[in-house]
Amino acid sequence: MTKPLIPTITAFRTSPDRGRGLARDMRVRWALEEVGQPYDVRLLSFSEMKESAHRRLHPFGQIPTYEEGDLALFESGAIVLHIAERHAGLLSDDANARARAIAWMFAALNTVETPIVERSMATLLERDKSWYGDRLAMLDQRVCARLSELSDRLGDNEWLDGAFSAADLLMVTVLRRLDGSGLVERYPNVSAYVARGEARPAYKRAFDAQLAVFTANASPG
Ligand code: GTB
Repeated sequence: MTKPLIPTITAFRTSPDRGRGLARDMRVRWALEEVGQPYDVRLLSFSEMKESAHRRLHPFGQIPTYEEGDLALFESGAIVLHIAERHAGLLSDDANARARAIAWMFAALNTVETPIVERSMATLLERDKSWYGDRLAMLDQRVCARLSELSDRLGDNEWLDGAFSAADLLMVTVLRRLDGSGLVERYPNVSAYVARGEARPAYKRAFDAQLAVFTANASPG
């Protein structure tokens, strides 16, 4: 009998988000938890991420990566899609519903995450600039344009397109990067949608696992 392969993912040893579940290993952990696939985690420091051993897995020297037997993947969206394609539970068996969910996965990463990441980079790196206030207002406007459009489409629906899917998993993790900005709260149905994602048992297991890593490795104080 062949032994089932336990995938190994990589994650920050000490995540800059201090265990808030905002780094991109969170979405991979959540996908693995949703499908009931056990996994191992290899923790990396920032310098280890830039070493050639890791760059062989990830050309840009980042986390997360995913290794399963002789398959090595990088890019969180590709990893989540791989997990969803190999296991039941994250993509419909209906070909059209599956294709629509994949379109939403791309929308989460290309259309919604892009302005959100630009905003969070500005809050991290540009706070001390004289023009920061004006730039933040412009970035907030761009993010809110997407949130408003998402809110219109979501309406009273529980999930983006029928049953919970890998698309919701990615969209919720993308929206969570706005945590603390107060922007998602302007759209009560989007806020409730994020809360529904966070309430899933698999989400909670993934969140607790990444928090435990931070707690174990953070230096006191
Ligand atoms: N497109 C890639 C993917 O989706 O996998 C992006 C991967 C990526 O940006 N990885 C980040 C990384 O490795 C960690 S998640 N950064 C180190 C480097 O580039 O040297 C991004 C992230 C970092 C920190 C927070 N935070 O503190 O809240 C949130 C998200």
